Amino acid sequence: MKSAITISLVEEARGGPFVLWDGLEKSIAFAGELGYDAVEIFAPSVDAIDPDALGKMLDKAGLKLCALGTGAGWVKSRLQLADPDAGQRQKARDFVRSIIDLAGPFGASAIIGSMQGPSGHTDDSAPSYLAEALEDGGAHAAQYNVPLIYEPLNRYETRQCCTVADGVELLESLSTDNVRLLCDLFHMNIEEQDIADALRVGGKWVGHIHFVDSNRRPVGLGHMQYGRIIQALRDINYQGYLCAEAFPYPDPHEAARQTMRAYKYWTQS
Ligand SMILES: [Mn+2]
Repeated sequence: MKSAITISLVEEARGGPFVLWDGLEKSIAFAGELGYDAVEIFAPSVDAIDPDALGKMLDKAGLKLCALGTGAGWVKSRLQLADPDAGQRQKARDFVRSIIDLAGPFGASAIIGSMQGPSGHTDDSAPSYLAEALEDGGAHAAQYNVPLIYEPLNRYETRQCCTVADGVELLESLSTDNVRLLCDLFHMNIEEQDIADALRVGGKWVGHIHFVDSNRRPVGLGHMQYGRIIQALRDINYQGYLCAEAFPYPDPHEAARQTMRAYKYWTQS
């Protein structure tokens, strides 16, 4: 398993669960100093990132890009993939495609989280709209040999999939096999009966992990039981990233250091 950390470039998301906020150059350099393998970036749009400049920063720090979030489509523009309005749905899909096109050449995936639609969504067609969007994005990502990543969220953030089992059922219903699950330990702590068992249910579909504690603070600052979780990930032969998506508590730099200490403790013991 490899380590990664989140960087947010979205001012509107201040207060959200992203660790580093110092801009790309400083954040990437700092993550490299701490020994992370990769970064996951939450960007307002593709226009906010110059791919050549990003590539140089990553090379200099010895890092990879593991994923790009799409949530700014919702946070900034109120776009969602299950919008009842067909025009809005198309705009949401186009936004996701643009993120896939930026991430793909880096060998990185786009993540569908809050773009799936919020908690208040009541349209009966919402699940089928989401499925159509995952078909579209999964097929689009395939040209880069990367999967699209879909994240079940807790009940306060979506009425789509809240558990890993729901996510597996959704992915297995698609005609594309190029979508994988993001298992976020914070959401799972709210929704799952047993987090380790749920990861085993996820099995081959588990494509990314948000590595965070029960209270959304960095790993080690809550009451999550990581021993069984790490064992479950080893049992399903998970080879992907444990990516710190947590509140920058007590501050971004200490949160990054704390997660790296915890990552080493749990993966090298
Ligand atoms: Mn997450």
